[in-house]
Amino acid sequence: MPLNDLLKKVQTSTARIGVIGLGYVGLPVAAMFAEAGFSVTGIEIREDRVAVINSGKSPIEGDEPGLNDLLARVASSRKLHATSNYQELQDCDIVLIDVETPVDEHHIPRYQALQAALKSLAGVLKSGALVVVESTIAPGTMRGLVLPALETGGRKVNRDFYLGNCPERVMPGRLLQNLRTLSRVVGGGSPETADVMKALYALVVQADLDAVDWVTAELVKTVENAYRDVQIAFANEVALICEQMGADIWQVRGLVNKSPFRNMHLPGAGVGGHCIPKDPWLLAYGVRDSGLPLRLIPAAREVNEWMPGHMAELTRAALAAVGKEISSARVLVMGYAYLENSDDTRNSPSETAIRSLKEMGAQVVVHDPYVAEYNSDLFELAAGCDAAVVMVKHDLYSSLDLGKLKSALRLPILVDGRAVFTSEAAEKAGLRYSLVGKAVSGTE
Ligand code: SAJ
Repeated sequence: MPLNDLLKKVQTSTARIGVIGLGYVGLPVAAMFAEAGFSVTGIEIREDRVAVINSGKSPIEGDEPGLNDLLARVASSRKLHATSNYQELQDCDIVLIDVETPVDEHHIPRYQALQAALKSLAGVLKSGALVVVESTIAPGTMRGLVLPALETGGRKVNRDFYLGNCPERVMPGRLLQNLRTLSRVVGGGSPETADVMKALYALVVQADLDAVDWVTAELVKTVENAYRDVQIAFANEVALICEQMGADIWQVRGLVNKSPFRNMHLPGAGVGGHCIPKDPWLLAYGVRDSGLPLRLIPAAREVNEWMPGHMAELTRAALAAVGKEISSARVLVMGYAYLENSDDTRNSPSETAIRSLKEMGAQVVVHDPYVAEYNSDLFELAAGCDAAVVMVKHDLYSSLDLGKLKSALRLPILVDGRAVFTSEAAEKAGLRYSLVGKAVSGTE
């Protein structure tokens, strides 16, 4: 099908759309295009999720404003249909790919999910269809991996199919809001392809859609998150300096940001999630064979990966200050998700902090109101614990009765990795309070 025929189908919402991967990105994307009037087929390999989605519910646990209602609407109107069967993509004029693209412990991208999706898609791809990779990928992946995977059986891009890269900018807790209101780069395999992509996304995105080539789209996405990672690492390194200097990073940061053109990010217990810890390594992977020595981006990762272990060290020191060996202590870790008010635990800093605490010999119990495995009663968990370590700024913790926590704990020690509390409130409740980036109170 020539591109202008495809354009007409987009403009009349008669194009059939396929979305491969119904996770944090694919599910809201599929629902939004269904809401825009398209018939959408969602491919999801997890059968249990297929059933939940077809019943009009969301398998995503955390607070996602509007998503449940939207899914109920598009499922009942049958505009969105989930399946595990790739054959159901054979009539699709447009296929969006939203599968995970993690990096392994050696910081190498693991493209198995992407390669499997491309292989299955190549077997059913309709002639003249547009394929758009929305997953975050290393610069050069479109040309080096995606294109060859689809140019099989004599098929040629810009003749037999069209190919684009349009990275998403979602964030758990704001999936729909971000998809609708944040600008996007539209990486087309040709300017004409970018034009059709812009017409498609303009139906669901109320923000700039900037047509670029593939490598620019790949760079914008990975660079914007590497930028954030470096900014957070700077805040974390200054936090460590403040601890050594007996200063308070939270005061220093506030005053630094009074200076024009400063925007010091938040120091904390670490950097988790599906984007920030991974995308700097995807960016670096793009230039792996160039001989260009990257120093700042890897160093920022090292600083941020240091912080969860530092939380364990702050806990050890706080216990030692009252004569308690961490090797015989029982510690409550508050917060397992990587982000406040979310159930998303991917690359959670808490996992690293818990491992460090256990390596020090501590017994560890975990609480998280959003994570099913850990959402038992906080105060019951706190009973018999010698310290509580806050790793995530869940709203529930911000409104916590500290006096009740102090009464539940065996030793009154609170270590705060996200400035959820203040030393005044903690000490008023009778707790010895340690805050990341600030010298331990009661010892200066
Ligand atoms: N974090 C800090 N200090 C900060 C900000 C974040 O320690 O100043 C930590 C968080 O606690 C979390 C991790 O970093 O563990 C990531 O936090 P995030 O706010 O960056 O949340 P993400 O991972 O969902 O980031 C996404 C990204 N968006 C996309 O990839 C599309 C990121 O680029 C956005 O800036 C962020 O959402 C957002 O603010 O929307």
